[in-house]
Amino acid sequence: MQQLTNQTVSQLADAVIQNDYVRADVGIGIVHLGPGAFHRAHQAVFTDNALALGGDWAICGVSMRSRGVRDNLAEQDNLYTLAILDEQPAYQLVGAIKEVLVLGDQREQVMQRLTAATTHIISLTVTEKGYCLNGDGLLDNAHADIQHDIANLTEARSAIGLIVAALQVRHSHNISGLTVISCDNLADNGSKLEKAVVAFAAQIDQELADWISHNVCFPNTMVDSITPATDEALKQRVADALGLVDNWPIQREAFTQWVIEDHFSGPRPHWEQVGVTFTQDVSGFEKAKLRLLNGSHSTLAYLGLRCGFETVHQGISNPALKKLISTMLLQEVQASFTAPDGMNVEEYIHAILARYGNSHIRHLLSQIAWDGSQKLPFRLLGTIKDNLAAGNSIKLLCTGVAAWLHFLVDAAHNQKQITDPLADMLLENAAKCSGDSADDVANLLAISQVFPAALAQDERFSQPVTDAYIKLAALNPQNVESVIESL
Ligand code: CS2
Repeated sequence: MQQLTNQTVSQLADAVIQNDYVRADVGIGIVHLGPGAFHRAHQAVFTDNALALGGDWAICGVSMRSRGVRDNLAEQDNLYTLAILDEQPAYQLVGAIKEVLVLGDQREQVMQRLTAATTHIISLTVTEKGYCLNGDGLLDNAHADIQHDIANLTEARSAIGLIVAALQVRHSHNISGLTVISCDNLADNGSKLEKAVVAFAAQIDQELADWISHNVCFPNTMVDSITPATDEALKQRVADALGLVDNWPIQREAFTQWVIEDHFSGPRPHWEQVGVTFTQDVSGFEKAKLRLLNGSHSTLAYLGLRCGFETVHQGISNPALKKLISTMLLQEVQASFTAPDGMNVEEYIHAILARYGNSHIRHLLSQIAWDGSQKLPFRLLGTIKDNLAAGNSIKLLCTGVAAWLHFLVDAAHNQKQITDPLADMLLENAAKCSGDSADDVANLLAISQVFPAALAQDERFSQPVTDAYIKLAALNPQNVESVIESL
């Protein structure tokens, strides 16, 4: 079978969706940092759809370190397939990404793209840890990458440092400002990014920091679409559907949502005509999505792994687990925030549960379990803090926290690796756990990089976490239902 390339596109099976634009004629207008699966399944697809409406809005993807995306896509002219796996599977050819660069290998080209007058947007999916923030959501000046970049800006290796390096050149060469769009699952992602970039720039040159404040917009966004990692089964499925080999397709559910604060410095693609929502205030949507979807996703991941399940579908198909998740959402999470205008929270919750039940995608719980130290504060701890302040229940929210602690202890005691920027420290602490649940929980809640001291020392929090931890310690394949029901 031949490979998907510019030359072979004409042979694609008729059923494959293709947007109508001349790819060779479209210039690059967006530089995206972190062109991983989520970007390629989400923003790049909205942009591909918008390209059919005109404009030089092709994307240059920049990987900070890894060469995987560039090397896999190089052989196929950066074309790839989106498999939409739901009741009605569909396949779409995506050509919006015209170039992929790796910062470590191609710094000069990356800087040329970032500083080109024709580049109007820098967007990012670099995950929570890529922002180098401290527990207060501000730039972490003690972070090794930030210290390195402040001392060696021309060799910047963090996203924040790279953006400041590019903005410095734009400013000094009188090139226009632009819009920097965070597409990661952080509350107030744009505002946090802006503060971090300006705080970094101020340490280099206060005038540059002021110029950024006046010439660069950082809209807040909410992004949503469940995107499991690419596996061999997907490659096979896509080859069967296309009649061509695609080395690096991606998959997602049919549901996709992007809400962007209408706060731009310069032009943008015709996103509003292809389903992107522009609004004055994203924070309500963002909070709702982070707390309802991501909060329950992480809870399901750690509890589900503890029960011995592998995928989201398996986890949510267990009646006891589904009941716990839905009660947590309807009773505890819903109480923690004010719904944005136009959002029916109960419908939103039922839609999320239905999405988890999608049997056409295989979404590994272990993928969601990555980077717990970075995710828990945004997904569960803020909700817990707000509920405590308002006198609302946090019992079920604490089960996810307790299951994460078991996840760490299990990894430490069985010499398993975990993916987390704080992995060494977390596992070192978890290895000290001796089996006395109360002591073990106290020892782990003392990890101040994750749990603010005031919360860790609050018995209204530590007690239910300990209770859940004790019950989960007794869980085995024979008693899953009864232990989960007892939580
Ligand atoms: C997931 C998210 O991996 C994870 O942590 O919770 O990637 C989730 O699938 C997306 O945010 C859905 O929009």
